[in-house]
Amino acid sequence: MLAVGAFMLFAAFIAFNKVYDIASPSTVVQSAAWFGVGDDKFEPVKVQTTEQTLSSNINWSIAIFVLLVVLVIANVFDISGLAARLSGKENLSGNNVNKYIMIIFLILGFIGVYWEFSHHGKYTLLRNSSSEHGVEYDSMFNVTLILTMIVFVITQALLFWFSFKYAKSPNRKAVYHAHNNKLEVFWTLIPAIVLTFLVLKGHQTWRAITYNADKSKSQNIEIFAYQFGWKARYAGADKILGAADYKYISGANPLGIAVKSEVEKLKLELDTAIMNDRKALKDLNSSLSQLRIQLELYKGLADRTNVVITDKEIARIVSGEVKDELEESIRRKSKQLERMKAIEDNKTVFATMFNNAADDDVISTEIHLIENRPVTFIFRSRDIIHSAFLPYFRVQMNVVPGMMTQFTFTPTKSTTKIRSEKNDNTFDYYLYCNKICGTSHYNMKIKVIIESESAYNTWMQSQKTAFGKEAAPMAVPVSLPSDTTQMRLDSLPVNKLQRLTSR
Ligand SMILES: [Cu+2]
Repeated sequence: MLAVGAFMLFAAFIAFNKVYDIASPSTVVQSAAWFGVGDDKFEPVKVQTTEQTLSSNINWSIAIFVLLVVLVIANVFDISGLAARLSGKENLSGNNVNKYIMIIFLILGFIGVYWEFSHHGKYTLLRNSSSEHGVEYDSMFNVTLILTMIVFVITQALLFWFSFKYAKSPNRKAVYHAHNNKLEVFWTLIPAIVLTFLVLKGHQTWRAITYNADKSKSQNIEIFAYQFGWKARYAGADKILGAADYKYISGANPLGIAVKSEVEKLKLELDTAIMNDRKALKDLNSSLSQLRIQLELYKGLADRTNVVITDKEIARIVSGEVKDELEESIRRKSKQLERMKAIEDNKTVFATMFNNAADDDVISTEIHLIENRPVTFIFRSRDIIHSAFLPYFRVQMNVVPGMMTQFTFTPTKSTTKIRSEKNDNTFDYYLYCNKICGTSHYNMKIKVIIESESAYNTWMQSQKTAFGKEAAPMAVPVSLPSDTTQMRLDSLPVNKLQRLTSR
């Protein structure tokens, strides 16, 4: 029976491997060229490596080895059972076998834990963070790990040792303990105290990282997420990050920033598009008769392609599909215009939004930061929830459409420094998306460069403003009173406006 079971398991394993080719999944790389100006170079990651082929071979060897072991054990029990029936006495007790398996399991388990930490510990044990708060974060992580490790070693050792020591024996009678108050108190209190300590320490660290961060001294940079990429927006010479709103998003203005000329252009575009849609709607009948005349002409040709296409278009008009599409398009565009007008009509909001602050903003496909200078990332999403993840800086924050999230931190290790530390001249920091958001989620990242102030200024000067208004500024916006010179999150008109005008 056991042998049959093991064989079926093995067959299922083979079938699973055939159906889900784990080693070489096919990936669809979606182009993001429609968004921005095709500056996101998507390089598909190499999926299959020699290392993976090797590991898949090792997996096969393990599967076959386990199958053989199960078969051997099954046979041993079969033979011993038959011998016991013939001789009338038991010579191989399942209890005895099990208690030794417990000890073997304990030893192999601990060897496994040791191997895991010595081989992959560098990925899990945190040290050498590249940000100021990261040091505290790492120490908390390591304290938690050490505490849970002590508990893990003691409980696992006792569990398997007791199974061995107190295995069923004919010379001993089991004692039945229903309840023991002292024990209950002991094993409730100890974990409670340890967990309280960990939670309080965690809260304290979180407070130190988020509440106490001095935002007035930090530079505000907007990090904009979309399927599938990131854009960074820097304040221009005026050192003020201009307002933005999803209503102003267009092909030319992908972040929807409040630039008067762009908004006027968009209004004109929408008006023209609505006019064209209305005209197409009115001309639907004449289009239909024209298509029918064309169809007759195409029918005389040897090539059938045009006949098929025209036939389909006629069917779409006759069924009312085209009419519905046009009406929906008009409705959507009118709504957008209506919402834009609602902002215009509210004079105070309009004046706060269109104060020319956005005109000289710089939109970049790389994030450049100055070493040892605090920075506040203000996150905005165009479509769905993303998550900004900067592992080396111990930063992660959800990016949620319809609201702004933020994180203040101080990078302490330049790209040059970490390269020499890692002895890798090609290493780069990245901000990754850490929320599965679609087909190209795996490749949704933006390079982060930590550099000296002078290198930063050189880079900033080489940047063009979003709509080419002026040359880019020497922008080191720090140590400035926040209420007058920087975009303040809590007083941003955008959120209020969205509530006002979106229905
Ligand atoms: Cu994403």
